[in-house]
Amino acid sequence: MRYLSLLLAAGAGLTQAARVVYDWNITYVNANPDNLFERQVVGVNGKWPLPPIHVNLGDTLVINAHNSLDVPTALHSHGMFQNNTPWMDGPVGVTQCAIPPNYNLTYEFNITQHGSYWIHSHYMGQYMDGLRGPMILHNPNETYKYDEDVIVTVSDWYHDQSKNNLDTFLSIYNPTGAEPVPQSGLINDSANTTFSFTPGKTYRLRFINISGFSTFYLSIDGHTLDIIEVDGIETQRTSVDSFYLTAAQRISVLVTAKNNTDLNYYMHADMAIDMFDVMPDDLMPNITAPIYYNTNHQNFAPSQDIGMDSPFDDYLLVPLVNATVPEPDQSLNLTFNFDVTTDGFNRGMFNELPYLSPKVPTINTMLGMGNLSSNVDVYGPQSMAFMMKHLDMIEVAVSNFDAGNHPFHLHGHTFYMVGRGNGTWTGDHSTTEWFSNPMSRDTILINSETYAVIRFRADNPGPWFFHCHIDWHLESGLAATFIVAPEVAQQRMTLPQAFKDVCTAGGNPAEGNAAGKQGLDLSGAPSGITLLYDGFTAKGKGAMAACCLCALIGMASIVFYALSDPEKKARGIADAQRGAAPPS
Ligand SMILES: *[C@@H]1O[C@H](CO)[C@@H](O)[C@H](O)[C@H]1NC(C)=O
Ligand SMILES: *[C@@H]1O[C@H](CO)[C@@H](O)[C@H](O)[C@H]1NC(C)=O
Ligand SMILES: *[C@@H]1O[C@H](CO)[C@@H](O)[C@H](O)[C@H]1NC(C)=O
Ligand SMILES: *[C@@H]1O[C@H](CO)[C@@H](O)[C@H](O)[C@H]1NC(C)=O
Ligand SMILES: *[C@@H]1O[C@H](CO)[C@@H](O)[C@H](O)[C@H]1NC(C)=O
Ligand SMILES: *[C@@H]1O[C@H](CO)[C@@H](O)[C@H](O)[C@H]1NC(C)=O
Ligand SMILES: *[C@@H]1O[C@H](CO)[C@@H](O)[C@H](O)[C@H]1NC(C)=O
Ligand SMILES: *[C@@H]1O[C@H](CO)[C@@H](O)[C@H](O)[C@H]1NC(C)=O
Ligand SMILES: *[C@@H]1O[C@H](CO)[C@@H](O)[C@H](O)[C@H]1NC(C)=O
Ligand SMILES: *[C@@H]1O[C@H](CO)[C@@H](O)[C@H](O)[C@H]1NC(C)=O
Ligand SMILES: *[C@@H]1O[C@H](CO)[C@@H](O)[C@H](O)[C@H]1NC(C)=O
Ligand SMILES: *[C@@H]1O[C@H](CO)[C@@H](O)[C@H](O)[C@H]1NC(C)=O
Ligand SMILES: [Cu+2]
Repeated sequence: MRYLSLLLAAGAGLTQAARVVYDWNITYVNANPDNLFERQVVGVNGKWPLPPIHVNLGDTLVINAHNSLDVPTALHSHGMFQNNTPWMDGPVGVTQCAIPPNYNLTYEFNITQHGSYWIHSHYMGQYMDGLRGPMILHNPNETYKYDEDVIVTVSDWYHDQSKNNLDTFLSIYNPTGAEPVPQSGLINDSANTTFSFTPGKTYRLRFINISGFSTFYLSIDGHTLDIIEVDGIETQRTSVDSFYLTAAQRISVLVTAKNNTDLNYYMHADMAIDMFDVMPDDLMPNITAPIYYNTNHQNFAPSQDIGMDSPFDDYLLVPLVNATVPEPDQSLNLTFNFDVTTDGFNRGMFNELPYLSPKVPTINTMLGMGNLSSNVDVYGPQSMAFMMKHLDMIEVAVSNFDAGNHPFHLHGHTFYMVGRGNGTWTGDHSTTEWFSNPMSRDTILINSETYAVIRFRADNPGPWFFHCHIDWHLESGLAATFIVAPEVAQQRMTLPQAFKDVCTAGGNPAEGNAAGKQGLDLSGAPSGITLLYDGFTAKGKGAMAACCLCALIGMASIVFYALSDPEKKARGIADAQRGAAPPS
């Protein structure tokens, strides 16, 4: 339900800021979007797909969330800066406690951006159960002109509940960290989506990737796509034939319809199957949706789909407003990899230590511990907390030691994509490819065995999550927390009582350090899940751990596969034999 209370600007009679209110009763619903399997999904007000959120730049958005599930939840408005309202950001453990069943929490914040965004659960793997949908921030004065505004979400779809998938993924029986592979791909949350184009019209298609795992390559036969927006950042109009979107990325394109209705055309969304450790026989990785000029005939233009051969490169896009990026005041070196840890699970981690959620949300600690909030230790031994000084230009170099590609999202900011290179970031600028007028966005793909150098201004006091947006990898530990200017946050803000109450209601401590204690006593804070072996190289360790575990649990693993899915028995064995195959 959506209602508006319009505030009329005094005298002028112009509609200025509105308060846009959505009442969201988060409920279970049954759905069968791929026509293959009906399952329980998480919807809103008894409906799924979720109603899209529409709001204008300058408005105040209010979401009254009521949790009617039997498990906790939390809502993250992806890409919002949340300047001065960091507790409205949504990730459980960072900016709030989870909303327990039968409990309400209101998210309210000012809309200071425009473009294509989305809202999703930030509790466990819940968004892959359906609690995710488009959030469009309209600019009343759009830069580019078009006739129609069309949302196109693309996503992967699992038949099993995320909880079960997560239990299979984070398990001693999965030492190689093979991710659950989706059963389907969906365009606009359905296998039946069709579009219609009217000759001569110009469409803005807002592609929003609400996937948990897969990257998609998108194209429309016979049509040029003019990119105008990337993650809410406007670009110079750039024509491409195809582009990719990783989980959480968005791209708007302008498409001018043909002059005649002789042919209809397919939109293609091809999954990047190189991410999957196992390619199920029944997965259709290339999905299409027809674009009808004329529904009275079925004459389709021939396919021009080149899928993963797309030459698209988002670093080469040019921002609409030129960017001059200063040299950094502070630098951070992050590397990431996957490895077996002391709990026997294969986990993702930055700098060889997996993220473990603190007992008290980082924001509660930040705003509640006075001068101690400037001591990075209070956030916990495995919150992967990094302190950042107010208004510094921060440079983060992220090196991917893994054989897979991973999309990283920074909360509360967009960042400039200033550089990239092959191998590991050593600080040697001469071997790095630099961009003098770089694009910025909020989610970046970092390819296997390469690094990305990003920069952002630490102008938004609060704790901001930086993590892989492949939900499986986030849950396994591939995350860090950027602690921006705690002393400034304390001067400017007070944590609303509701964000303490939601902790108490769920039986969690609402204040103190990462252990829920005062001072620097961190005993009991989540910790101790670390790398299994020392003294080997990172790769050697992974191989070693995986081999040992495979030998020990090989039989159990095969039996497990056989029990969970007889058809996958053979592949289970093959996987076990592959031993140290890297994840994704
Ligand atoms: C929320 O939805 C559930 C399930 O449909 C329903 O039982 C409940 O009454 C609703 N609650 C509110 C407050 O609307
Ligand atoms: C909780 O939310 C539901 C649904 O929006 C509403 O009917 C109910 O009054 C709210 N309860 C409280 C205590 O605010
Ligand atoms: C949101 O905007 C309103 C109206 O401009 C202002 O009064 C309020 O302080 C703003 N809230 C925040 C959290 O910035
Ligand atoms: C709309 O935006 C253009 C530039 O993008 C600007 O020149 C113009 O003043 C804006 N109009 C209004 C009403 O804000
Ligand atoms: C999609 O179309 C099929 C038949 O082609 C139909 O059985 C199914 O109910 C439709 N699904 C939805 C979600 O409309
Ligand atoms: C896709 O879904 C969005 C809502 O999420 C809706 O606004 C749009 O009209 C849908 N498009 C098509 C072609 O079904
Ligand atoms: C969405 O992102 C996932 C994960 O990066 C990716 O595998 C998938 O191909 C993307 N889908 C689209 C349509 O861009
Ligand atoms: C439409 O037709 C006109 C005249 O033939 C031509 O100039 C124009 O390029 C055509 N537009 C498109 C999108 O094909
Ligand atoms: C998906 O499309 C790509 C590009 O056309 C093609 O190379 C690939 O073989 C297709 N995959 C399947 C399973 O059809
Ligand atoms: C923006 O940068 C481009 C080169 O990247 C240059 O051609 C253009 O003149 C610049 N525009 C402005 C407004 O500075
Ligand atoms: C990284 O390797 C690729 C492929 O070999 C090459 O095209 C690219 O130029 C290299 N990048 C840098 C910065 O050396
Ligand atoms: C970043 O860390 C990696 C791994 O420890 C190291 O190889 C590299 O030299 C470091 N780079 C800088 C610039 O410190
Ligand atoms: Cu990842």
